[in-house]
Order: sequence, then structure tokens, then C-alpha cells
Amino acid sequence: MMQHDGLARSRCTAPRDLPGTVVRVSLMDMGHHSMMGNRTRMMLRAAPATVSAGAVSFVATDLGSRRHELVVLPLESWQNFGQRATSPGGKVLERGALGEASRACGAGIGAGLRPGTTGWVTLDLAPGRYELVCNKPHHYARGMYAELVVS
Ligand SMILES: [Cu+2]
Repeated sequence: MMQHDGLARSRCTAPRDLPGTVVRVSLMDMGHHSMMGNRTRMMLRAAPATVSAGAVSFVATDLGSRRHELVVLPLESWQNFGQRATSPGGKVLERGALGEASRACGAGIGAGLRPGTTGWVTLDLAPGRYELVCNKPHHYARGMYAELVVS
């Protein structure tokens, strides 16, 4: 079998024995690489979208062509997902964040997932609504958010 060295090096998978319910998160971008970058559409998809309270392991994979990350934020009862204000730098406030998966091929916080890599984090979540976001500059406004309901 032929193997592409660059790809082989960047690939990694999460441990098989992560605790609790596993939520798989896909981080995607597509379209145009212009200097402005405004035409790039980005998405964050999570499955399942509803889990039971307790240990939840997030496995985030960067399926796009740039660095992404997963940050887990609480949603207040009055808040809808996708409607946070962004700073001039294109980021949302991470106040109250419960954790993140932003280490390529590892657990927890890092410099961001690289294309083709996976990161993971296990959190203990109480019942409620949460928002999964990518907080790389301007990614939230381009669509990188999803709701997670913990029942
Ligand atoms: Cu992103």
C-alpha cells in the first residue's frame, strides 16, 4: 500500500476507552481561500445532540483545511445558540467555559487542532443546554457552533 507520509503523520485517533457518552464533533470549512476569507463557510456538527448527564467525552476532528478547536460553553435558559456577540477580533467570550479540545492528537487545551487531527476532552456535565463552539478568530460568526442538550 502506498502511504502519503504527510497525511500519515498528521492523523491520530482518540483512545477507545474514553469515559461516558462519546460525542463526535466534526469541524469543517469549505470554499474560498481569499485574503479576506469572507466567503469561507464553516461548520461544527456534533452527534449525538442530546446526551445524559454525567461523563461526556468529546472527540473533535478537524476535517477542514485550517486550525479549529472545540470549546464547551454553558447556555443560559434565555440564550439561543449561534447568537453570541463577537469581539472585534472575532471571538466570543469564553467565560464559564467547561473545557475544550484543542490539542492535536491529545486531550484538553492546546494550540488548535490541525487539519486531519483529532483532540478530545472528558467533562462532567450537569443537565442543561450547552453550546459547542470553535473560537478561532471569526469562526463562530461563520457558523462554527452547535447546541448540546444534557438531560
Ligand atoms: Cu474553527
